[in-house]
Formats: sequence, C-alpha cells, structure tokens
Amino acid sequence: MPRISPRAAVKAASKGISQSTPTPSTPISAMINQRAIPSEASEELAAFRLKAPKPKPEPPAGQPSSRHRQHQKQQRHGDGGPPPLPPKEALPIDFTGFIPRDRFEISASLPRSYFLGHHNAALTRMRQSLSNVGLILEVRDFRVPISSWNPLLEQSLSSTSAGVPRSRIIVYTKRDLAPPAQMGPHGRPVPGTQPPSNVIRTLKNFHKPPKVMNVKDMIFLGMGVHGNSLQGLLKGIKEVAREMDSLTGLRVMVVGMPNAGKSTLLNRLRSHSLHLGKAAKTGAQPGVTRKLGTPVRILPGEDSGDPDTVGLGEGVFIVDTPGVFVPYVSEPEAMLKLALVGCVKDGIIPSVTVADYLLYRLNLVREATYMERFGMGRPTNDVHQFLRAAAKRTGKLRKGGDESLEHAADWVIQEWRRGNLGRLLLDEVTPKKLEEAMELAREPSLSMNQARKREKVARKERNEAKRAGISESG
Ligand SMILES: Nc1nc2c(ncn2[C@@H]2O[C@H](COP(=O)(O)OP(=O)(O)OP(=O)(O)O)[C@@H](O)[C@H]2O)c(=O)[nH]1
Ligand SMILES: [Mg+2]
Repeated sequence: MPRISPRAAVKAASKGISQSTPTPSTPISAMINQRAIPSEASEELAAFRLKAPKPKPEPPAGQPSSRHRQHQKQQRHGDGGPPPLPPKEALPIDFTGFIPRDRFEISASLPRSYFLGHHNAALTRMRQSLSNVGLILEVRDFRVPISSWNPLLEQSLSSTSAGVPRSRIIVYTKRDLAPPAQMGPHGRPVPGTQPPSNVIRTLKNFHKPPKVMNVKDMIFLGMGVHGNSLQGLLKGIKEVAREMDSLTGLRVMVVGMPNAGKSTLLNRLRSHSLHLGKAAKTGAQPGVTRKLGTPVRILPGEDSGDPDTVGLGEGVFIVDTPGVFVPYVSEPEAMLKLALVGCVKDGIIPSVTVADYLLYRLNLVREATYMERFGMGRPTNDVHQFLRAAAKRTGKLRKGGDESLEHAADWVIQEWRRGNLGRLLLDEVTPKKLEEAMELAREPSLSMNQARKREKVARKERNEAKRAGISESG
C-alpha cells in the first residue's frame, strides 16, 4: 500500500467536505444533530429590520390630505358625530410634574432560575466536545451586557485540559436595539441613560488584558449599519486560526444564554463569507437550538486558492450550541431584565409583571413612545392603565379584565423586543458594576447544588404564599 504523509491524509479525508459537512475530527454523535436548512438568510436579515410605519405619500402641494378633507367635511356638515381626533403629533406628551417610580418592588417569590435539564445536558456535551475547539465565541445581549454574562459557561469552557486559557471572542448582539445616545441640555446624557458608546468603551477597557487574559476581541453586532462588525469578527477569527496554524483548521464553538442570537450569528457569518443559506434554525423564543450542531464551515480552507486563506489549514468551522442559563440569578432584578429581553421563556414570570417592569424602565428615562402609540396624554406608573391603553389601541381589550390585560402585556413585551416601544440599555455598565460581576463569576460554588437548594426554598415560599392567598379569599 502506498504511504501517505499525515498532511496529505488530512487533506484527502476532507476533500469531500461540503460547507456543513463534519470534519474527520467530529464525533459521530454530533454529526446527526444538524442538517443544512434551505437558504433564508435574506429573510432573516429582513426580519431584523424594524417595522417602521410606511410613510404615507404627501398630497400634491396645495391640496389637503384625505384625513384633512374628512375633518373639513365633518366640520361643514356638523353631523353630530364624535369630535375628530386631534392629529397624533398634537397630543400633549409631557413628563413635566411626573415622578417616575424610583424603585421596582420585586416579589420574594419571583423565580430566580431557568436552568433546565437540556441546559445541563448541553453543558456536559459541550465539555466533552472541547478537545478540538480552538476558539469560543461567547454571545451576550448588548441590552443586558452584564446580566447576560454566564460565568458558568466561562468557567466550564475557558481553559484546555492542560489548563491553558482557550481563546475567546465576546460578541455583543442586538446592538441595533440599544437606544441612541439621549442627550439633554448642555450636551449631557439624560439622567438614568448611558450613551452606548460609553458602555462600549467601559466594556472594552474592562476586558483588556491582563484583567481578562484570553479575550482576543470584543465585537458589537446588530442589524443594519451595526452589521458591518461582522467583517471585524471574521478578521479576529482568522487571526486566531493563523495563530493556531493547525492542519485541520479551526473549530469554533458559539455559546451563550438562551435566545442571545448564537444561531443567527452562525448563519450570518456563513452568509457573509461564503454566501450560503441558513444552516441553523433560529427563533424569537429561547430554546430553539436543543442539541450541539455539526461543525458548519464559515471560512474556506487554503486549498481554495484564495490568498486570504493562507494559514487557515482546512478552514474554519463553527459548532452551534443550545443556550445555557445560569443556575441561579442572585440579583432578582436581573431575572426581570432577562425575562424582558427574551432569555427566559415567556410565562415563567407573569407577563403583567414583566410589562410593569418595562413601564418602570421606560418612565425612568422619560421614553414617551408608549404614550404616542397608545394615545395617552400623560405618563403613568400604573401598569393596568398602561395595559388598558395598549389593549384599546390594539383591540385586545375584551370582557374578562385580567385575561385581556395578560394578552396586552404579552403584546407590549413583543413590541418592545421588536424595538417599537423605545429602546433601553437595562444594565448599568460601570467599572464597579463589572468588577462586582467578575467577583460573582469567581464563585464556582454558586452552581448546581446551591441553585437547586435556593430554588427549592423559593418554590416552597411561593406555594405557601399561594395557599395563604387561597385561605384568605376562601
Ligand atoms: N434585532 C436583532 N435581532 C437579533 C439579533 N441577533 C439575533 N436576533 C434575533 O434574536 C432571536 C434569537 O436568535 P437565535 O439566533 O435563534 O438565538 P439563539 O441564541 O440561537 O437561541 P437558542 O437557540 O434558543 O439558545 C431571533 O428572533 C433573531 O432574529 C440582532 O443582532 N439584532
Ligand atoms: Mg440557537
């Protein structure tokens, strides 16, 4: 039999590798989990685009608009109908004299965990598949840059079996859903708001070596103009691949909290660099990806002939993973933030509570979009008033009060997530806050056992509170 050199053997074995075909080093069990899905990348990007209302064509100069004509007709005929609505812009939207709540009351029985069986199973599988992973892409949601940080993932995946730190790139997604800088008089930020550029600077400074050794890069990504950062991310990935200088190329694992945008990131990288369609399923609820995927190619290998691939060996492949929640959220407000951004499955925390928290945060930064949208002349601290106004506007107000308020709450939360009710940065990002988060992250003991115990106590309290409620009312 002819002898083949190791390099030639690897090349020959991988000759038939298609864009999403597992490489020879892929465990067989991992190969069956993910199949290529027909191209919908452009739809995906289109879905990102905020649904801005289509501008109505202006009537030719000198001619009144149809609304104006109708108004004039009513005035002329004096038909006794209801007075015409004032134009939306004329509504007095004013925070003068309004005092927003300065704190949000959180019930002691609020669930503080969403760590599911498949999260734990996924973590175990991720640990088992790490041997050939050279880079971790850690995905966090830019609206909650601290709360969506999962120290458990970091501790579990950040070093090799030899104890050497594994390279990491942190990707903050949903940058497009962060608010533009809200500047008040004298060019100062509106109290309670943080310009995203300050947040980015603080995060970058904090993660600079030597503080966090193995973070190679930090990328802030979103739709539209923020999509340009994909280029920077690919550059960072190539650098790591070249440093590794491996014949088999680079295996990247994309990890993060549920619904942070991991699968979308994989699809976007593949689409951007190879112009190929969607390879991973995505969706607006957490838990869409349930198992580790097969490696999906995002960069071609050296044999493609492209000079830009020199040093990339067989190319770069990404493994998608299910979102993994933290075992226990010690800060109750962080749990509300995670529920609001969609990291926690809807319904785990009552939607009226989540909508109330949203209202509290909108008022804190004097975000008036809800008043414009729901035809409210004044801001409110009352969630029921807020939801009733929303329900009236959307026709969701039906008989049976509470139920329709819950529907309205679900809808309001979705609208905010789509960016249609104002944008918020929910975490305060300061060096001190980051330091505190880092301290918490250094506590590996606050893991499964503790989490289970704490959740058990909380569940007991919830049940007792429920029983007390029933006996009081009965
Ligand atoms: N506006 C906006 N939406 C995004 C962005 N990234 C992801 N999304 C949306 O966020 C939702 C979740 O995306 P996925 O990629 O499925 O999230 P995931 O992290 O894979 O979620 P799991 O598999 O459930 O853990 C989808 O509706 C995406 O369209 C972004 O940068 N901007
Ligand atoms: Mg996914």
